[in-house]
Amino acid sequence: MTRDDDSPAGTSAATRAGYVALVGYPNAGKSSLMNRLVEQKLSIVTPLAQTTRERVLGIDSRDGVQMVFIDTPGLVEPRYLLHRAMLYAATEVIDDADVVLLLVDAAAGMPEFSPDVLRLLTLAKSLLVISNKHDLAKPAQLETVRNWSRERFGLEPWEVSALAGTGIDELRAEIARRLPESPFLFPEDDISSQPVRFFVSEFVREAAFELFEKEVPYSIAVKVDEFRENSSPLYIRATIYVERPTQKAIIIGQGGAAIKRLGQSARLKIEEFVGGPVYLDLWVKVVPRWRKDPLQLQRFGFSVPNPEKNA
Ligand SMILES: Nc1nc2c(ncn2[C@@H]2O[C@H](COP(=O)(O)OP(=O)(O)OP(=O)(O)O)[C@@H](O)[C@H]2O)c(=O)[nH]1
Ligand SMILES: [Mg+2]
Repeated sequence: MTRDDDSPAGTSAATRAGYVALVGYPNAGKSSLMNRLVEQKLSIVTPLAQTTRERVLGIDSRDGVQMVFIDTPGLVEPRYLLHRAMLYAATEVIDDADVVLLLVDAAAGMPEFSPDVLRLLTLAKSLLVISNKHDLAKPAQLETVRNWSRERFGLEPWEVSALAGTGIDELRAEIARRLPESPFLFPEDDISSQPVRFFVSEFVREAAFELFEKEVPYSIAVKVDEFRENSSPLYIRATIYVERPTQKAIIIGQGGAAIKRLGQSARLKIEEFVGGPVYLDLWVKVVPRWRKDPLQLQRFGFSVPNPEKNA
C-alpha cells in the first residue's frame, strides 16, 4: 500500500531505517500515537480497552529516515486464548524492534507488568518511556509517571499528547536519532505492508465498537471474503463472525436496522481510507466460542502460541 502524496524522502547514502514498536497497557493511546506519527488514520481507536488485537504496521518515510512503526495489542493478563494470541503479538515485537516506545496513560494508574514482560522491556535495544495523555493528566500524575519511569527503567519519560498532537515532532526526532544507518526497508511511498483488506476489516470492527455495547464488539471478528479491485464503486463483501445467536440478532437489529447503520458507518471509514466510493456487503455468521478455539483463531489470522495447551 502506498501514500498518495509524493513527498521527497532521501534514499541516499546516509539514510536511517528501523522498526519502532509501540507497547503498553490497553487504552494507553498506542494506536492514537502511531496514527499521529505516520500522520494517517491507520490503526483503529476507541475509548474501550483491548481495541487493537493484531500488530498494525505503519510506515513513515521523510528526510532520509524510514520509521516502521508496529502498533500492538495491549499487554493484557490473558483470560482466554485470543488474549494469549494478543499478548504474544505484543511481546514478540519487543525483542526485534530497534526502538521500543513504552506508552503509559499518565491520567490512569501506573501499569504493573509481569516479570517476563519487564525483563523483555529492560532487554530492548533502545527503550523510550512515553507519558501520554499529557493534556488530561494532573501535574501530580505526571510526576508519578516520572518517578515510576526513573525507578523502573532509569529513564526520563517523554511527555506527549497523541490526541492534541503535542510533543510529537520532538519524539519523532528522538526516534530518528536512535535508528541505525540503513537503506530503507520498504519502498518510500508505502504506508503499510498489510493489505487494504486488513484495514477494511479493522474499520468494520471500529464501527462495531462505536455502535454496540458490552461484550458485543469484543465478540466480533471480521473477514473480507471478496474484494473486487477493479470495480467502481469498489465492491467489498465481508463476514462478521460472532459467538452467539443473540449477538447476531443484536448486530442485525429490528428489520436489519442495526446492520444498515453499521454498514454505513464502516463504509464511510473505508471510503476515506481508499479515497473513493465503496459498496460494502456485510454478512453475519455465528461461530460458537471462536475466541477460545485455536483453529478458528488461526483461520482469522491470529498466531496462536502452543494451541494444544490452551484449547
Ligand atoms: N485525552 C487524551 N486522550 C487520548 C490520548 N491518546 C489517546 N487518547 C484516547 O484514549 C483512548 C484509547 O486510545 P487508543 O489509541 O485506542 O489506545 P490503545 O493503547 O491503542 O488501546 P488498545 O488498542 O485497546 O490497547 C481513545 O479514546 C483515545 O482518543 C491523549 O493524548 N489524550
Ligand atoms: Mg490500539
